[in-house]
Amino acid sequence: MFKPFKSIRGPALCAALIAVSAAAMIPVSASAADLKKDLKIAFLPKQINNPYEVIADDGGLAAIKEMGGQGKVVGPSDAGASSQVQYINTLITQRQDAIVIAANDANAVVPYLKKAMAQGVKVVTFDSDTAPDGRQIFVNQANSEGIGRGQVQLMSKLIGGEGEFAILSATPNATNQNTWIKWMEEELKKPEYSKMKLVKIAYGNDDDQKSFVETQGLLQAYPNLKGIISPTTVGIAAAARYISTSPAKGKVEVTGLGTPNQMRAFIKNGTVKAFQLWDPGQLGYLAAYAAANLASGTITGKEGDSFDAGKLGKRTVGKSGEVVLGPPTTFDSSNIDNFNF
Ligand code: RAM
Repeated sequence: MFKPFKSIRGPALCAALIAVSAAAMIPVSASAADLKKDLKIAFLPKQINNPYEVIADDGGLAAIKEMGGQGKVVGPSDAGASSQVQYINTLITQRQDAIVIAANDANAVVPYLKKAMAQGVKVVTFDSDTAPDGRQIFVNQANSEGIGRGQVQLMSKLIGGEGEFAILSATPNATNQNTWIKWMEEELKKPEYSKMKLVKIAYGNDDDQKSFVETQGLLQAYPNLKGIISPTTVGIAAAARYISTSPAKGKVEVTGLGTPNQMRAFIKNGTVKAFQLWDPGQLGYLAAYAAANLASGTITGKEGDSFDAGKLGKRTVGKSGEVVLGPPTTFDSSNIDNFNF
């Protein structure tokens, strides 16, 4: 039977255990030279046919190549809550060193990601997080509160602080959009928005056609609608496309999060005045570096750990294992031609 600390080795063992756990608490600073070569890192986006995800994954693959690893991208064609489960299981069987996932649901994938981690596969979420116990690091595109509040501030500017507006989101489960919407609602509580009314949150499921039809539905249901915020690159492009050829053009403002390349035509033809995003390629790139560092054992993902992220420089893990890429950019007719993604 185990008799705690009765043997002569008890105190020594105890001191050793304290030393080990103290070492585990001390943040580390990793350099690129410490990374293992030939790491197998798999990207699992929300859906493989979403242009945003493609840019992000390509950024990740470029980073993996730079580090001398083997990268690949697998994933579903729809952003449904459990559509990623089968891919996670396969990646575990293939003994990948790390999985980098943009989760379609905060909880549905967690048991499978936990299984991966239990078998030594490192897990990084990026773009859309899981519950914290589903991963070691979350690489966030920008501060979530800032994104959410910023979207309402932009809409307020576009409609002169007054009128009905709707949100056209991605899927009802999307962790990233739901977090941003929560912050939008928080921002709306401020007195300066008392004349603005959020009339509906619609879901286009990050499906172009469904987002297009939802836009049409919003315009029909709310004849006084002044604006649509679509915090998804799929949604904003579909909403802008619908409005660009409808009588609502010039009456209903569309803003949200979009890629400059998908939105350029709508800025040029006046359908959209301004929208925001970050560089998705940099997001994937940073996530790959986080994954490679975890898989090399140079960091464990605790708060304060820092690592070298190639051309993005040194990055530090914050609270709850979060690493932030940087603030979003606002695109309009004055700067859109400076961006090509
Ligand atoms: C869509 C996806 C993605 C989100 C962007 C802004 O492409 O929903 O998760 O970050 O929009």
